[in-house]
Amino acid sequence: MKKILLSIVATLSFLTGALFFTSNGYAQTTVKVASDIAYAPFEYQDSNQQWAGIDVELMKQAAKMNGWQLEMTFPGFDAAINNLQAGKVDAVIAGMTITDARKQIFDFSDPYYNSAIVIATTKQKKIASYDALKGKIVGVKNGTAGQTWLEANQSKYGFTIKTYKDGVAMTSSLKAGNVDAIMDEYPVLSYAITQGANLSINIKPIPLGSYGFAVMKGTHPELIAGFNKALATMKANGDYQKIVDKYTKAKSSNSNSENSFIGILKNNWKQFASGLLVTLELLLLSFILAMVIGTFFGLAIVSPNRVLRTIARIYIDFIRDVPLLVFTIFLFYGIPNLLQLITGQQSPINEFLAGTIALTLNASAYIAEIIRGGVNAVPKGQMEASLSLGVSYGQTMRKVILPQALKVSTPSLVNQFIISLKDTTLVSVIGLTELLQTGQIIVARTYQSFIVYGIVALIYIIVIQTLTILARKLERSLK
Ligand code: ASN
Repeated sequence: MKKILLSIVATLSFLTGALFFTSNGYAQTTVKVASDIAYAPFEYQDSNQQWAGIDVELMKQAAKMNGWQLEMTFPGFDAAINNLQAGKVDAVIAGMTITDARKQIFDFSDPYYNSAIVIATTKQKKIASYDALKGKIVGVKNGTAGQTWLEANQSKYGFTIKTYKDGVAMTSSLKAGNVDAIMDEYPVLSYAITQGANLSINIKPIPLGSYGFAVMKGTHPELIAGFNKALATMKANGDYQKIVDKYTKAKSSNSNSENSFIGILKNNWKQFASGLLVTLELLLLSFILAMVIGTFFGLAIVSPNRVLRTIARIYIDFIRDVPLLVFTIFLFYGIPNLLQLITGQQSPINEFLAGTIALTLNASAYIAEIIRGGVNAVPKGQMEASLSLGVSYGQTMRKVILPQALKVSTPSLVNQFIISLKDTTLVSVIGLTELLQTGQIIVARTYQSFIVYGIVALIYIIVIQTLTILARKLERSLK
């Protein structure tokens, strides 16, 4: 028991240490910038798995000119804004429209690209006026200027709004017929059309403003000044125009080789492999920690000590009451926000750490229940006999009961391991590039949702089937 307690304390202090390290552990000159995930021609992953686009190149050039060490992340527009507000990044560049409402919250650079929002449909379902949207469902990305416009004009035109977390989810939904139309920025939709997406624009765009590089209001004036200076230089020396032309005049980059199962697999196997690696790392680390914590609470709940039993019950019930997805989002966005309120300092927590903590705590509650069941399955007489021989409770538990309980619990533990593996997909919401998020990034470039998600599912099937076969073998050998 003492050892288990010690390892829990060690684990928790490691996690807390890591949390504080990630909050303060970067050098001054590093500039963290978040961006959208699927927003070509401004940001997207090209077929060499490199992040490319107008925003990416402008940002890289600006960083170079200012001597900043640039760290760019691409979690999606809504998540990028959340990350900025939670202090996880210093700035956002994501084709972000400068609006009056946003100016209350953010400081913007000089405008760098003129844009307008517009409605698109598939080629089969043309919509030629805003009045024709009556009774229709319009998809839009959460947190965007387009969403604000739709909400303000919903009652006027009589459509329903459906929101999505990124452009991939939105266009896939249009393709599948779940929405009749989508709203996004004109340059983005027209670029997608040149890349062969089944989209059609038959309506006049609405200008809302230009794009700007943004920081939280009152923070980082040096970044805004540095960006503005670099932008002015790039406009003067022609670099700006070169970057814009490179992306807006580009021919289809979606090579034919990426239209088939084999082609997608051949071009992206490295990316799938590294996504799978992150998934497995997350799974193994969180499951080992969950076994330690779960065993502790499982033993606590069968212990003769009432206080221990009550604490364990509260812990298990509390963890099981909160959905894992909510828990993950709460940890990643909620806790740093709370720390910021208390300490007045930005205290971001890294995605992998947040994902690991969420998965660990979640699995630990179920493991505790499994261990409890295992201990209860061992005949009571064994404990009584051992105690009457003068062996202590702790020793009996460790040497006699627990080994048998673990044996009885093995099938359920294996089952929990597989559930935990599948649960890792949930942490893709915070932008952790595990296997599912990897698939989403590839779909963002190729628009091949059927093939890419098919491959992702296939990888899970292979991994889980392998585990199941191994588990059956293990069970048989235990018998
Ligand atoms: N143009 C969007 C906005 O300003 C941002 C985006 O979708 N990346 O709200």
